[in-house]
Amino acid sequence: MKFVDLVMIQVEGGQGGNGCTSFRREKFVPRGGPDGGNGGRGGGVILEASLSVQTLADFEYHHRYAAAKGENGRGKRQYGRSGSDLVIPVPCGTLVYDEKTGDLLADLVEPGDRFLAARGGKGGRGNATFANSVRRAPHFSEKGDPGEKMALRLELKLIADIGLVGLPNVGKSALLAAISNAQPKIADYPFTTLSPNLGILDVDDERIIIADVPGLIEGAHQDRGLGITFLRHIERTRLLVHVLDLSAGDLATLLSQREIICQEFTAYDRHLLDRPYMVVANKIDLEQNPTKTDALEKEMEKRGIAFLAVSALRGDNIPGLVRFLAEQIRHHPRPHGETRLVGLAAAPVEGEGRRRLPVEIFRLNDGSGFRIVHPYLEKVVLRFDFDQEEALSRFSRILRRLRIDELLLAQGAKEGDTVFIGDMEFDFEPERALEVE
Ligand SMILES: Nc1nc2c(ncn2[C@@H]2O[C@H](COP(=O)(O)OP(=O)(O)OP(=O)(O)O)[C@@H](O)[C@H]2O)c(=O)[nH]1
Ligand SMILES: [Mg+2]
Repeated sequence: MKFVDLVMIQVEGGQGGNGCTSFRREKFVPRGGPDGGNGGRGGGVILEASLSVQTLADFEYHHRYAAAKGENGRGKRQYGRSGSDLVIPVPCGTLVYDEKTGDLLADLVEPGDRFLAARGGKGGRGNATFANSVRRAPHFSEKGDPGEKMALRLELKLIADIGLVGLPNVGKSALLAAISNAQPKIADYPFTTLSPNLGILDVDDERIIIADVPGLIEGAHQDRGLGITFLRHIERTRLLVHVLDLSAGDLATLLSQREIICQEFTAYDRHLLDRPYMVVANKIDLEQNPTKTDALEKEMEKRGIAFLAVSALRGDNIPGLVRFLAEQIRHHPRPHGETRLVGLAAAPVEGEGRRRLPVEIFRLNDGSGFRIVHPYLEKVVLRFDFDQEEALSRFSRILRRLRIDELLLAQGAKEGDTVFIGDMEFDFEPERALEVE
């Protein structure tokens, strides 16, 4: 099994449907009231942990995901239907990061865990909504809000039950091949394994997933060797097997090799030291001197560490190791990640304007005009359909409420200057804005 474990994707919620401007038409009723319905909300993009996908490989070829638009409102107060959500299955164990800020947004562990990655835009209101006792025939309606856009980094934490760790060339991959269905590359040089291998071990009714990670060396946590990055793959294992190479040296050497790995764990994540743990001494077939193996076993016993000497190549003690692992797995449930968030921190979408954010006005350096920066205004400007006469006057009212004209004049703006709000461009017409009722 090969694992693609890091991908970038773009997600976009559906645009909200436009509100409708319409008036009732009935026989013998000369001037019907406004009856334009609201647009529907755009669909959201949802990531859902699922057992139907094992890797992030599909995302390598498909980066962009957009949910459906909301339907436009119609006459007779008919509301537009909401756009349907786009649910994207991801493997269990997927971490979702904001690509821009690097923040962890969600940790999808169990099947069915969901994360709303991009909200759909709100539907625009139809003209029926704007009618009141004073304004009986509003000739305007809003456009739908655009959907939220996010750039995400997905990272798959391999959820292996057992992790094989150790220095390079000790025979981790050979051991994985001996106890599981995996056929990893095995060779007589360090750093043969460049990315984690996974194997499946079926014992009775239990399916145990075993990960063989690239060899660690001293200073791995400072990115020496292949670096510590692969350790994230074993963070959630239920059991760690530390593999030692009996042919690597005397007892003291072997014990110091065990120390090195423990130190690297501590530096990476102290919690790894509390993980159920055993030591497997490999390459017993090369060992001429059984007293060394015995001494190592005693040493481990003294420290209360489970120990087994095996030969991955010849098969010595492999059945015993498999039995032991299967039994241990039954006793040790999977540790859960500490961070588990579902849903973005809800940004206040409604009523943002009520917080009276300060308006900022910038004179553009190239002399082409002015830019108004104000979150509410930038959002609300997208709702207006400026082909509608009344939309313009309504928008002018908002500008007036925020005293935009005065602020622009104070900055030296003159009639006819270009004013930018978000992506929209207007001519500055102070008189006219003030003229409107
Ligand atoms: N004699 C003997 N050789 C073994 C045994 N297990 C592994 N080897 C040999 O040791 C060498 C390294 O084996 P690998 O399984 O590639 O070692 P590794 O720990 O995965 O190494 P990296 O991926 O580089 O970290 C290979 O030449 C294997 O054939 C064993 O039980 N007996
Ligand atoms: Mg290997």
